[in-house]
Amino acid sequence: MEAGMQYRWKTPGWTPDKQAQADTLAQSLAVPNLVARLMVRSGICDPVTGRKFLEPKLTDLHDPALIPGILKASLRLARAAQDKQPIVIYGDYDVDGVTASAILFHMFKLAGAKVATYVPHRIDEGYGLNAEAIAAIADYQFEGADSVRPADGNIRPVIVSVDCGITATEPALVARARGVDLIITDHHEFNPHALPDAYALVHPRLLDDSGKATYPFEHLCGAGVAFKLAWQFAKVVTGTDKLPVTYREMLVHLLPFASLGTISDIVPLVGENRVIAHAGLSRIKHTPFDGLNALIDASSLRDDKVSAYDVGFKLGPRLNASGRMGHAKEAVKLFTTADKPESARLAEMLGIENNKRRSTEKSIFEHAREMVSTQGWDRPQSRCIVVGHGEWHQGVVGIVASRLVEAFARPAVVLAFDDETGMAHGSARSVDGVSIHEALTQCAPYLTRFGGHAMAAGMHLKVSDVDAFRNALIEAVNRKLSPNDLVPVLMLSEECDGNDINVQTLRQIDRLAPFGRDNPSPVLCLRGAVITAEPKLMGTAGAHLALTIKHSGRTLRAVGFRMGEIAGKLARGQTVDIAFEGTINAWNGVESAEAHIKDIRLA
Ligand SMILES: [Mn+2]
Repeated sequence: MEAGMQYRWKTPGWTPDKQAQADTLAQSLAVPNLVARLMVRSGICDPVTGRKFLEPKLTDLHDPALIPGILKASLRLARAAQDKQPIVIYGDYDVDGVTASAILFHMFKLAGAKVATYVPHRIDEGYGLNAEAIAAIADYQFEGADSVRPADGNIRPVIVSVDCGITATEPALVARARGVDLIITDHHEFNPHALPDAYALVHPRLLDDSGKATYPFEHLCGAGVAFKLAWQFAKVVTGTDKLPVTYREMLVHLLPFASLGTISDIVPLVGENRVIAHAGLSRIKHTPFDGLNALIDASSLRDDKVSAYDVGFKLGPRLNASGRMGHAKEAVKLFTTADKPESARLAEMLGIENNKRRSTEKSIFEHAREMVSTQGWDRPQSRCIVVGHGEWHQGVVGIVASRLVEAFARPAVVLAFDDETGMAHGSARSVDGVSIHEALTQCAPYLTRFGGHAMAAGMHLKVSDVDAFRNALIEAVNRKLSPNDLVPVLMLSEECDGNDINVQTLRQIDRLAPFGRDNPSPVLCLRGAVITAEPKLMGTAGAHLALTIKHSGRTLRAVGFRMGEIAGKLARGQTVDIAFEGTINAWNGVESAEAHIKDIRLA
């Protein structure tokens, strides 16, 4: 699709009472009216909430003891640490699982525990606790067991899961049968009537005996839950709520890991998650952990302020790359046991794996896009895409599905066929207005297994059923989307004026960061701006567009990345509407406000 001039613009509603709230906020918090309006649009309507939002503090974090199961889990883990009974952390292969593992590892180590980690293989074992792995860990038959295996083989390890396990009923039975105390910590959806029979379940949304939720915040990610457990464990193991300085410092050092997990897992960046993300990012460059420092260096972020964007596009993909292309234990090693030289080596390796991931993703995406066009699956009658191939790498199907959604503005399923077994494994991504999980439920007869939520899901099916599945899914999605919906939507945050776009105001907008789910980076809109100079091209082969525009008497530079091809449609003297993000450009020591164009149209 052509860059620029491509979206349907949507502005959320605005009412006089919202304007009154914005005026009050602007006055009491001393922020520009534009910033106050952005805050009201994000649901921050009163000065007290506004102050907390602009200045997130660690004292705003909730007491970890409020999470169901956390006391029982902490007592058991503290006893294991004191008795030198091995603790095995069972993680996951994505950023959330990797950082959650690191958080518990370092806190348990500080308490003198014998700790090992276990990460399932993304493709061979799949997500979550599996019974074979639990049995192998119980018998110390896994890589890394040597570091914790006791002389007395009759002592079983305690297993603590992170970021997974809340539906693992069968593995919990295996643990019981082997005499292993299994502690499950998780944040995923669960069936309250089919909870695993584990030693303890730690989950912020579990209900207490009277059927009430006890924890005031339901959106923690796996690393957030692990951070809370590390905190409660520290209280138990030291016997005091006011932690000794070494433990307090350790918790603060663990915040960057928690922020990486929180941002990468795309949980809402509000409430406690905002505090974690904000505190973690502001400390990430001062981390004492060699592995995290090596990753920052390998990502060329040493000289920058690390933002949520950097986590999403630089640090996170590197950590994920090992799980996608090889084995995530390398990423866990980087954040747990690696010394300085090994950290440098691992961080470099993750960069190489990430490049491999990128080129694999690119070639599969191009192949898939071509299949969609030649098969006519992009027609308005086919409002969902299902593509698959025997040579596609299973580790990247989810990312390719996301790119197809972007390219064709409809839900997409990408499948990797295993020609040996005749099975297809795939990933789905969706658009607003279609719960892909619900649509898959309607196609359940064709699926051997599926799970997920409204915007993303995974599934297994027979390759021989793929065509029937495609037809059924298209039928299900066609009922939800109309042909008019097949245009990507750009959500505008706020209309503004040429005078709003200055360095001071943009700095104030930056106080709303870190941006992410439920707190998106503001997309501003200028209507009726005049192009005051001939449009210019920049970059290799003129890939990018540079405009000089004027609005309300103010002249502004506007840049459109990968929008070079629309330069021919624009000319000096034209009036345009632009949707953009404001950025501060520093050049030769001079700072200026600049608009990064998201979309443009002739007024
Ligand atoms: Mn997670």
